Parts: sequence; structure tokens; C-alpha cells
Amino acid sequence: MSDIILHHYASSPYSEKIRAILGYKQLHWKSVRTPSILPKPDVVALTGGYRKAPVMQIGRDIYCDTALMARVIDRLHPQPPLMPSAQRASLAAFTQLEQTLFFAAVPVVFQPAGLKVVMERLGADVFEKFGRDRAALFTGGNAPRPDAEFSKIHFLPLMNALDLQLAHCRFLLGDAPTLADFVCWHPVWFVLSNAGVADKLAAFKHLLAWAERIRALGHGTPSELSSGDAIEIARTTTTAQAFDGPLLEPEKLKIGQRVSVSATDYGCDAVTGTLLHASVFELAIKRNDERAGDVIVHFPRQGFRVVAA
Ligand SMILES: N[C@@H](CCC(=O)N[C@@H](CS)C(=O)NCC(=O)O)C(=O)O
Repeated sequence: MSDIILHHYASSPYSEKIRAILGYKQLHWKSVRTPSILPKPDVVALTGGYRKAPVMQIGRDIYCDTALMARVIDRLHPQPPLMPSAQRASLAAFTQLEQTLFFAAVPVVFQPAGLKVVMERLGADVFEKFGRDRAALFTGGNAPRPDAEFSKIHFLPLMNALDLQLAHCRFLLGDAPTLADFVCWHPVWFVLSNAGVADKLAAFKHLLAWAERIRALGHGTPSELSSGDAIEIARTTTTAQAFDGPLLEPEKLKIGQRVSVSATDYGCDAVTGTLLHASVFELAIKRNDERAGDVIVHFPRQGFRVVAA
């Protein structure tokens, strides 16, 4: 089986979600560092335009969006399970909460005390471009940019709810971690890992004890890989990964047709290619890149639009 390659950067919360899942599964994986703002030419050579972080690669299969990455990792490495079927509806509910938690946490970090730490980490040059980059990221989709008002009405009540539940169990749905823990972990991690604002969670003792348990899962065993080598792996791989779920052609579209796929919330850059597979879980398209060769780019079905190109 080909190695999992994660294209990510250290301060990215959604990347932390996948790093922690790789830790829970105790996997060996390859780590490719990406920029935190555009341009990301080596990411885009693989994805065809999708620019969010992280991106996961297995050979010439490229996976966009952590919802799909979590499914793929769980399918390839089923033990310990991330999505026990007895908890599917609860997992779906927690997954729906993920973006609310994330959008509530971001403005907590971006208040003056947190911003100072962010600025030091990013460096003056990137920091100067960061605001414009994120304004562009939130153009053209249906999600408004996270703002302080949203955070004020959601952050503390939701953290309090998690804290109360965690007084009764080691992990959100029982004795073992599930996807529910990882979708809640990364917004909490984002706040805790910023010394300027970490104390905003000081009152939530059960949440903090849980955070230590998740942290203790580690990140598995990463080894560094250059983005050029990752592109070369895509170019020279001839095998492909299995598709997820039985064929269910999207309305009016047929396998083999040229299509464009884009996220509907933010970071809505369209990726164009030939439709290879569609199911309730994923959309997979084949595209050719000058440097990466023939790659198969996968997106979750939920939250992505597919139209004829
Ligand atoms: N729904 C996406 C959200 C990913 C996301 O918002 N990632 C942030 C970083 S944590 C991002 O891409 N920001 C812009 C960038 O890094 O270029 C997923 O689950 O992967």
C-alpha cells in the first residue's frame, strides 16, 4: 500500500485534525510543508486549483477536504475505528458542528493578544499579505468570513457544552476516541496553542483534561518529504486507489464527461477534469498536469458542487 502523504502547515487547525487522526491510528506518513497563503504552486499542481489545507495524497490519488480524508484513512486502516456504525448519527451531528466551532475559535485567536503571537509565527512578510489572502478565500462562497460577533455568541456556550459532557466520559462518545473528538479537537487546539489567548479555556477543566488525552495520541510517525518529490511520486505512480461507495451519477452528468468541481462554502476555486466516479460519499475526477501527470482528484460529495465544464 502506498504511503499517506499530507500536504500541510504547522499552524493549520484542519491539518491538526488529520495529524491527530494519524496519531490515533499510529501510522507512518510523509509530511510535505506548504505555504499558509497563496501562491501554492506545488499544491495546485496536484489538486488543479483547490488551495485549502490540508491535502492528502496517496500515489496519484489526491484527496481534498478533511471529511473525505478521515473516511479514506479509516477505510485503509480500520483499527481502531474512527466511525463506529453504532454512533453514525451522533458523528454526523458532531461533523455538522465542526465549522461552527472553527468559525467561533478563529476570532478568539485573532484578537490583539493572540494576533501578536500569530504575527511572530508568520513573520512580517506573510502577515502583511495574510488578511488579503483570507479575504479572497472567503469570496464567492456561501460562508461569511468568521467574525467577532459570531464568536461572541457561540464560543463560550459551545466550549461549556463540551466541558459538561466530558465530565462524564474520557472521549466525547465514550471510552475511545471517534471522529467526534477530532472534529472538536482542532478548534480547541487552535486556541490552546496560542499563548496569548489559551487562558480563554482555563475555566473548562474537563475539556482541558480531554485535550491532554488527545494530545497524548501524538501524530503518528511523520517523515519529511519535499513537495517536488511528492509531485514525482504522483507522476510515476500507475496504480489507483479504490473509489468510495457505489456509482450514483449526479443529476444530468455522466461518467466520462468534463466537469468542474468546487467547494460551496469558501475556497471555492473550481477544479476541472473528467468525471471518473460519483457516489453519496465522493466525486473523483481525472486531470492531467504538466508536472504531476495523470492524477485523480477526490472531493467529498457533501458541500461540493459539480457542473458540466
Ligand atoms: N472543509 C475544509 C476546511 C479546510 C480549511 O479551512 N483549512 C484552512 C486552514 S486550517 C485553509 O485552507 N485556509 C487557507 C489556506 O491555508 O490556504 C476541510 O475540512 O479540509
